[in-house]
Amino acid sequence: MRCVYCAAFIAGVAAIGMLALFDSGSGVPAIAAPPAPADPAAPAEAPKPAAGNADADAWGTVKGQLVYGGPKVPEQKELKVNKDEAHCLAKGPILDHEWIVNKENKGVKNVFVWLAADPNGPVKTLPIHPDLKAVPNQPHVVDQPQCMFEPYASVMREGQVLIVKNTAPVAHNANHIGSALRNPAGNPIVPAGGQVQINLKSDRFPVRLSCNIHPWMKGFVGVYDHPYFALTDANGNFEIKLAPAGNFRIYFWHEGAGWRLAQAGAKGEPITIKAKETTDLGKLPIQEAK
Ligand SMILES: [Cu+2]
Repeated sequence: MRCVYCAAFIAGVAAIGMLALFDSGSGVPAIAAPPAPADPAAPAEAPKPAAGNADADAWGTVKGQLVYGGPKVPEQKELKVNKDEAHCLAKGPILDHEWIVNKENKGVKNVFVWLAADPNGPVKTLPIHPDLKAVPNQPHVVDQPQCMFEPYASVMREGQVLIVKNTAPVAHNANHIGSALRNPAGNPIVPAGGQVQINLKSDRFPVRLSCNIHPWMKGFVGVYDHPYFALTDANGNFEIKLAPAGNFRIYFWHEGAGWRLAQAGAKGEPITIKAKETTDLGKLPIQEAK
């Protein structure tokens, strides 16, 4: 039997093969593309595409500032410390880290930010820039120096090892729990001066850390199976570089707020990332979950 579909299929494969030689954005053969003109407005530290990256037009930067949107900026209160006080309080009271809001600019620290593919869009997985494909070799380290996890909140890539160490003279736990299927609970003891190694998988919510010996201790580790994540700094700012241009989703999650925009933010907020530019989302209000 004559196979008309086979002929069409072979022609299609050949066409796709030809397309692969071209830059997807411009249709210009990648090997013949002239170098992009320098953008005088671009900051000096803007990442340069890797040499030989045929798809240099397809990446951009995303930035923004999470600002407190409630009526009254919360203050960090002192936590009740009733164990190992001589060590735990030696450098002063321990403060609640749930809401750390900059009084000057209302910037909210420790908002987890990450990109994801749009489930309704044509691209089902996030394209990853060649320079960011490799998982960093170094472990991700969280310490417990003064009866708090330090850093309190942090982010890492799946494939990195989490080391929870204890540079204090008292014992702690590294109690950790994520979703049941991805990061089931574990609770190793971390003796004074010791450390434990924990393998975490990417998870929808940050993995929670706690210490059963000191019940006020808690912390968060966000784990991602791609490189496009960030944590807001003391001014509420975040920046994600070399992100794929196009229509994607951006998630904002905070311990005290849950999703920014509540349920409307639970599936991510739509974002169009511009190629070779910085997509600045500006000020993004966030406040306590209602
Ligand atoms: Cu402890």
